[in-house]
Amino acid sequence: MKLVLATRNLGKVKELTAMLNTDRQLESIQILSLQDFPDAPEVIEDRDTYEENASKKATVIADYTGLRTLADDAGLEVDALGGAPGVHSKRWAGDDATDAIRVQKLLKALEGATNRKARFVAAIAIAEPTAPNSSDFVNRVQVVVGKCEGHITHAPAGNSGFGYDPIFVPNGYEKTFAELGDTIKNQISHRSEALRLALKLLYSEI
Ligand code: ITT
Repeated sequence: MKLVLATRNLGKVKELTAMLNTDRQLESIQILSLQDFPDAPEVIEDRDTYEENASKKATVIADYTGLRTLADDAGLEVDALGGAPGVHSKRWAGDDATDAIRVQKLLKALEGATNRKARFVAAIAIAEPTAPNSSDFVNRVQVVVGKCEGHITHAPAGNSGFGYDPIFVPNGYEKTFAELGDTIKNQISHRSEALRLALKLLYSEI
């Protein structure tokens, strides 16, 4: 069976591939990504929830490739900012912002804040391509959500991971995701929780 990862974020491709490859039941699954489909359409993340954005990415790419597709939509929710940047985490600091710019903007917004509680949220959707002549949209995509609670540091630390990882310390640890490294992040992250739930769905259908 083939499974397409519908993301252009190379950090996510790395994490999802590593987690899928440690799952022995998946030996028979060939993992593809959008690098294998360079002309795949750009999917605009214009929905109000992670679940809807993940479902949109998965269904558009499943129809384009004709293959079962997994998409992930994630964000960081900061309590002192009323849950921002949240579902808008990607464009919160502007369309062309880099990870470093996003991190600096968040630290600035939290200057002086004593409540630094935050959580990562990830929705993972798995979609089947539409059968010819079918109008069945609802039943061909399934979506699950994972969360990871923690807090925001006062300065970036660490080089691993991507995005907001250098300023996020998960509960139970004293280092950022970027310091803890991929192996630990992939055991406890929002994405790993969502992926475990998504794989249960996948296995129940294989
Ligand atoms: P897609 O191609 O999969 O859409 P993306 O980079 O647009 O990739 P998202 O919209 O899901 O990804 O995520 C928005 C931003 O949230 C992303 O650019 C990161 O800055 C941040 N983010 C998401 N997951 C993260 C993680 O595990 N660690 C750190 N930051 C993360």
